[in-house]
Amino acid sequence: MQLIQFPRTFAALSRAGLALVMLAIALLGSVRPASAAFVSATAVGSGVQFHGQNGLPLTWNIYMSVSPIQFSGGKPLFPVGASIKSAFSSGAQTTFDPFIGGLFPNTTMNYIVDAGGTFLTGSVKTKQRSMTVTFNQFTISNDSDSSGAGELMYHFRVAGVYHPELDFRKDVSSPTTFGVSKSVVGLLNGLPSVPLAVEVQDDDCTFSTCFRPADFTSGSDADNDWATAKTTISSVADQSNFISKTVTFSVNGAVGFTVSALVQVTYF
Ligand SMILES: [Ca+2]
Ligand SMILES: [Ca+2]
Ligand SMILES: [Ca+2]
Repeated sequence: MQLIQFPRTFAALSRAGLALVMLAIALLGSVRPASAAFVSATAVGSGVQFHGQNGLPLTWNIYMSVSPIQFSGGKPLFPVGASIKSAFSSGAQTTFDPFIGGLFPNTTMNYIVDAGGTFLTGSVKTKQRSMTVTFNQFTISNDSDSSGAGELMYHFRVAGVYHPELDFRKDVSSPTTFGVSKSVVGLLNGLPSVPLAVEVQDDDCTFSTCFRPADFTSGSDADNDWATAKTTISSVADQSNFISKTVTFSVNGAVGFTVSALVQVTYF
């Protein structure tokens, strides 16, 4: 009888042991999400799309920098003085999906995610950027000549570079709106925000033609009136890989005008 009973007791003990192990696994399972926050970082457009997820609500703080990550007492941080972009959740939440845009293209960014006190680190390289800028419309509001049309010359600077091949002459009496098509094609990478400048100058020489060299300033003298309109193409909101937008900017100086440009951007 004992020979039969013993295996029965052993089987009961085994079942009890198995139940304990399963309970332990179940407990582990319920605890695990709190300490296993998941974070992904994907380059898109002008920045990085983060996706944070956790079984229980957490507060999320995300920091990005080109600076290297340092460690202080096991805690990751960026060096003092580092240029840091950041995103913070407004409270405790199970997911956090910020887009941090307006970053330098083609640049490796390091990130630190503080997920409720658990730190995750990594790096992601931003997309390359190709940009085409097409100046497409002028409105001359002040041709600077009280009688007749201004003798107007137009100059263009994109990303800090003067493009003399786009210069053109068109004499108009204000107010006049006209279309043009002057493009700078396939600008690769560069600054997150791209500056534009357009100068329009009027020739006031009586017996000759005398335009100034383009210098993208504004002013007036005996021979010329001139003015420069400036703007900056921001990439902060470029959250997809194909962007098309129009920028319009003005100046009201010795010459007054408004110019528009179509900006087409591909991130790849
Ligand atoms: Ca004039
Ligand atoms: Ca006039
Ligand atoms: Ca003139």
